[in-house]
Amino acid sequence: MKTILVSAELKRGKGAPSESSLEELWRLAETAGLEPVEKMRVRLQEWNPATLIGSGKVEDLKALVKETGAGAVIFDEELLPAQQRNLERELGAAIADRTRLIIDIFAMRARTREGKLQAKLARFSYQLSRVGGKGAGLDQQRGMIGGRGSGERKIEYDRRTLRVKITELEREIESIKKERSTQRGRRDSIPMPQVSIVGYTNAGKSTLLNYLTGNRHGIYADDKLFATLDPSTKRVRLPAGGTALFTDTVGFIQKLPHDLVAAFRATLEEIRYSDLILHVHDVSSPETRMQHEAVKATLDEIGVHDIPVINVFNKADAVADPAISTWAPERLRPVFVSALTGSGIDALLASAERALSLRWGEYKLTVPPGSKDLVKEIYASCLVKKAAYGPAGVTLHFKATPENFARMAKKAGDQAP
Ligand SMILES: Nc1nc2c(ncn2[C@@H]2O[C@H](COP(=O)(O)OP(=O)(O)OP(=O)(O)O)[C@@H](O)[C@H]2O)c(=O)[nH]1
Ligand SMILES: [Mg+2]
Repeated sequence: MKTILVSAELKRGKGAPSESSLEELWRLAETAGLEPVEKMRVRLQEWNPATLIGSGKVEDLKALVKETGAGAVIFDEELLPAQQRNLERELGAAIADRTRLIIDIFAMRARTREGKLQAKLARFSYQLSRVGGKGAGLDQQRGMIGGRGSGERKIEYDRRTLRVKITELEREIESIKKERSTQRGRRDSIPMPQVSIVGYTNAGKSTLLNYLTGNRHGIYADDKLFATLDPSTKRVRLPAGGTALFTDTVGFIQKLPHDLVAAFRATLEEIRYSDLILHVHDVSSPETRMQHEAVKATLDEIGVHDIPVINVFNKADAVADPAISTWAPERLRPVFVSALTGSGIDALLASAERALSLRWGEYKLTVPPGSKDLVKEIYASCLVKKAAYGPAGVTLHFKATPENFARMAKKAGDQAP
């Protein structure tokens, strides 16, 4: 469907970011399967309560809709329900806002049961917030201007129906979450370090994890926004021989709808359990800084604190001199890589290993002869530095988390003659 994109801002506003935000809206529309044909930037003296933009601009937009044969108009700003209905009537086209578009994309792209439920939950919460949830003023508008339904009673009915659906979804998601934490419990009993890959959408998170696992096509990576919605976890070998579990997950975006963050909380909260975060940036974007801030803000919102972060500056192959030509302040200690060519990946893994090993202590353990499996396990989940063979078995010097060492020591004790 041909679509026109509109961004509106107040004249006294800062003005600068809306162009890039509009570009992004263009890509979002494409991702949603729409066909953006025109974009329009409107600068206003003040917001119009009935149609967001003034009546003159509405006329311009109407002409543009006619000229292009567009069937939809999408606004970068949030529209009140009444504004949406009024615009729909005046323009004779479907009207949506950025939030609605992102929520629809999530619904389209979710693959797992949990992802689908979360996308549905986001949609219902969004709807609920628009069924006159914001006080009587809107309810009245709905009755008067919208002309649909007979006011209060229908609104109350809609609200109740949505609340029931929302509660059901929340319950279902909660039970999946419980299942997962049992799984995590099991995983923790082989305490491999957990690394979360986070970053702005399209930064190259999935490509990076594919490179790290040596499987170029393992996870779907594409030049689309929100290519990945459902998290996937892979084992990655660290240079010294241990392994860590790396998780790739949904990308963030500026103005990420609050309903979505809330709905995806169960997934996003996993990040809080990681030992290390790789924050992936796209250095080929002119908006690296804005993207960095947006990711930080979202991490804050989901309560991620005190986890060490490595700032990975990806797509270094796509710019002439990444260290100079991109926004990468020294205080972030940027690690430049290319997930396409593999340059810088060794240094990245080395610094990941270093960061992880800070939590690890140095240990020594003698494994009795004949406990091959235990030796294998130590090699897989710890960083073995030295192995000496003797009559009592093999004595390993290694780094491990205190919990892991305790577990290995107990096993070695159990297996001693
Ligand atoms: N030139 C270049 N392109 C890259 C690099 N890494 C990723 N890309 C491209 O960037 C696009 C996005 O990559 P993805 O791995 O899907 O990005 P993502 O961060 O997982 O994105 P979402 O899942 O949408 O949040 C793809 O077209 C990749 O081929 C890189 O190092 N250099
Ligand atoms: Mg991805």
